Amino acid sequence: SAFDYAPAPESRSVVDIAPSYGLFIDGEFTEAADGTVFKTVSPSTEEVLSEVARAGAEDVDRAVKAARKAFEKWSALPGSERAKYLFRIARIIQERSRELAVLETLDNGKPIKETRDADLPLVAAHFFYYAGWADKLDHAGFGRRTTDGRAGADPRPLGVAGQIIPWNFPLLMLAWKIAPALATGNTVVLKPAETTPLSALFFADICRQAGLPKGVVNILPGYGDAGSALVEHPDVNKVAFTGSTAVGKAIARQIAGTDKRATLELGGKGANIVFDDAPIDQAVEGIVTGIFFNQGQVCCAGSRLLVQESVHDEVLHALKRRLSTLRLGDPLDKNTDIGAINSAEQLARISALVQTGEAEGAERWSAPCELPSTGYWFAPTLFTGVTQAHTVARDEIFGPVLSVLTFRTPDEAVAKANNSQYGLSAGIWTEKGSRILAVANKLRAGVVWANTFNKFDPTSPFGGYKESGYGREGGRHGLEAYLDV
Ligand code: TXE
Repeated sequence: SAFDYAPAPESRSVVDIAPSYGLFIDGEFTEAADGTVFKTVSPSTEEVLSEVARAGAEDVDRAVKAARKAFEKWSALPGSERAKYLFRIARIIQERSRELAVLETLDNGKPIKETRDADLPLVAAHFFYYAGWADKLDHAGFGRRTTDGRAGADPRPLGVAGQIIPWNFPLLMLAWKIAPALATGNTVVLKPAETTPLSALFFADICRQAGLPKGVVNILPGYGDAGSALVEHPDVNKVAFTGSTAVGKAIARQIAGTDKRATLELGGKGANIVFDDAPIDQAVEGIVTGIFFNQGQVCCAGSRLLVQESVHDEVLHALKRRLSTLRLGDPLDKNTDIGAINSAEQLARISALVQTGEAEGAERWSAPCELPSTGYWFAPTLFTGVTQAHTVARDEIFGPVLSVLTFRTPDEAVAKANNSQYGLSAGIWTEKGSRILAVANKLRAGVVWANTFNKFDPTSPFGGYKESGYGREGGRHGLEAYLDV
């Protein structure tokens, strides 16, 4: 690509990281009520990046009260006014995208190539896209009146949205949550994940820079207890969660018996289906993107490769050769393909599942690469000889580990792809358009890609079937989750 000539590491000095950060409540940075703080570390160096205030139940209450107060005026603004703020936020994100990309890479461990070329452009795109919707909600089927004005539909915001996000795409998940909520006139209390609070706090500063009215966005760094208090708060009207299936189920139980709405975007075990007529080189690139993008810490990762038996050996040969060329190391190096795993806990989860795979008799192959001695690292890994009974074919590993299964017929491919507790994503590789349609129609997955993988844009709805959760984010459907009509 055009960037291949630039081998120098991105300079970390482009972003100013303060030694400590507060919670962002009612437009101000403030200490936690009980004064608790936690450290956020860089997963590639284990260096402490900053000390961050840790929200507790009392802080959740303060933030929800601020959001409730702000809701009255924010929801009453004409959509065109709300749009102006969102456009302003989108432009500031673009202007500050280099700082944000470096910050995200430091706090998360993902390669700068990805934060720069995928995360940040998508974050800005989401704000632009939903800014464009803010003044059109009375039209486009959301609201409509008969010509005499006596009957019709009014789209109304729900109120205060409690939003809880994970660490794999910290800023992008924030954009998926905040942009549609604000466009529809809701106000927000958002809790970033405990390992990646920094880009959300940086975003709080962007809200101030954009002149966003106080209390419309509140950011509460903290742990699961703060998330749980947010879900529990009686004045929260809607919960939007992205994270593990276990916590998603706990949240669903917690809100049962209340009038709260929820969207839950949970785990996945995406099938990437390669037919024998697929262009193999292109498919191999798609398999690599599907599972090694963001070190495989992607809910819609193509973590199960279903390859047609007749091309199994050819695909595996090409795949291993390609994986041997991936560069693992300093995430700030512009040539790095594989960065660090986000935390010691996640690394331990990945290692445990890989050990289970070996113990159950699947054959492991790891790309030959040297792992740095500090930080959290895992080499790109394949399991072959995998059957449906293997744990590595069923459980979400959420790391750079691909399980390879085979099939003979399209029906068998569909049956195997659907044989999962999850239903978030799938990919199909074939030259035949008719086969793409036939197979896609039978897949129980919220997203199906054809001859590509892990492609995102703000206009497309995203979400799961089965234990991958419910509700859709993105596109017009993403607005519905924040509206009563
Ligand atoms: O998730 P958690 P973890 C999967 C992936 C990974 C596993 C564990 O398989 O290996 O989950 O990751 C907050 N009430 N995914 O432990 O705990 C928490 O603070 C309310 C898939 O990091 O679900 C964080 O902000 N909130 C996934 C967020 O929930 C609670 C992305 C996610 O953390 C809470 C991440 C509680 N009781 C992990 N407990 C995806 N769908 O992309 C924790 N949290």
